[in-house]
Amino acid sequence: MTRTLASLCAVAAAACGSWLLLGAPPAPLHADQAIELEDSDDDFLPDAVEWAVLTNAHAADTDTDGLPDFVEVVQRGSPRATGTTRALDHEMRVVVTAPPLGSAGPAWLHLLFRFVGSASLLSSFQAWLEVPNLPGVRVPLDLLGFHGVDFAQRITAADGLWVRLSVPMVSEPLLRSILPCSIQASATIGSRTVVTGVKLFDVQGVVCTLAPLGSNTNRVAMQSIGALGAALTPGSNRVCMLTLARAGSGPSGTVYEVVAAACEDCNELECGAGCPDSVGWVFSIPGGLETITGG
Ligand SMILES: [Ca+2]
Ligand SMILES: [Ca+2]
Repeated sequence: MTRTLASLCAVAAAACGSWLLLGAPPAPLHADQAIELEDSDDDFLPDAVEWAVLTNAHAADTDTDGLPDFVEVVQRGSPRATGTTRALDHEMRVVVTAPPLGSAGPAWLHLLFRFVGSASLLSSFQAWLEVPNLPGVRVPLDLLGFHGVDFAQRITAADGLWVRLSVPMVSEPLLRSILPCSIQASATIGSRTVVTGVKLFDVQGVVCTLAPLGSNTNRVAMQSIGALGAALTPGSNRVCMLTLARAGSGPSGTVYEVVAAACEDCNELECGAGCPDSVGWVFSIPGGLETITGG
């Protein structure tokens, strides 16, 4: 039996509970959804997602290595630099985005899937929120309880079936009020179980996340989830490379310390002057760094 996107939706609905922590109705959309999900280079990644994962929104293959941005992003690889090519397999990644600085509208949660075969291979799915103040507690996310969920799919010749589920959540200020937090998702696709997550921080009033960048899985880029625009610092979006060292583990996840932080050449991107101040920063990641980098 072939499982359609509608039944994929039903799997998600059955597996998820409710947005217990926030308990608020969905924030109304203030901008046209088509604009918020605009995909300028038609590579299946909305421009807003490309900002958060550090790919070029005007090139479908940012590092020109022949591997499409979507594949490298869903594999949690290194789309800006030639890296190790991972085997063709089922994949999933969660990405959170926000409107550009100064713009109204909700933060979006995007679930990206790559199926080697059909979506009917998805046998279980769950998404949840974790906050350090409630260590080990998984607050279920009812993704389909939000209005305006957007589905897209693309069948490719060599890279499997691509599926994107984008969910408009709460406003960016409300999201910022509960930080730090992690949004995690787990899925069983065929015989493979994939766990993926996003760690979100409030860095001087800007919601930031950690994005894999390069082949070293202990190094991640600290990136804002919404475009900062030219008004703040022309040409800069504060890309900053952090080197993490495992410092222990606890009920809130694996604990990491930033042992080095430096600005690096990142093509058209630049780095904020405060980057080195991140050294000594300690935080936890539920499920460990591999939920972000793919291991
Ligand atoms: Ca795109
Ligand atoms: Ca590429």
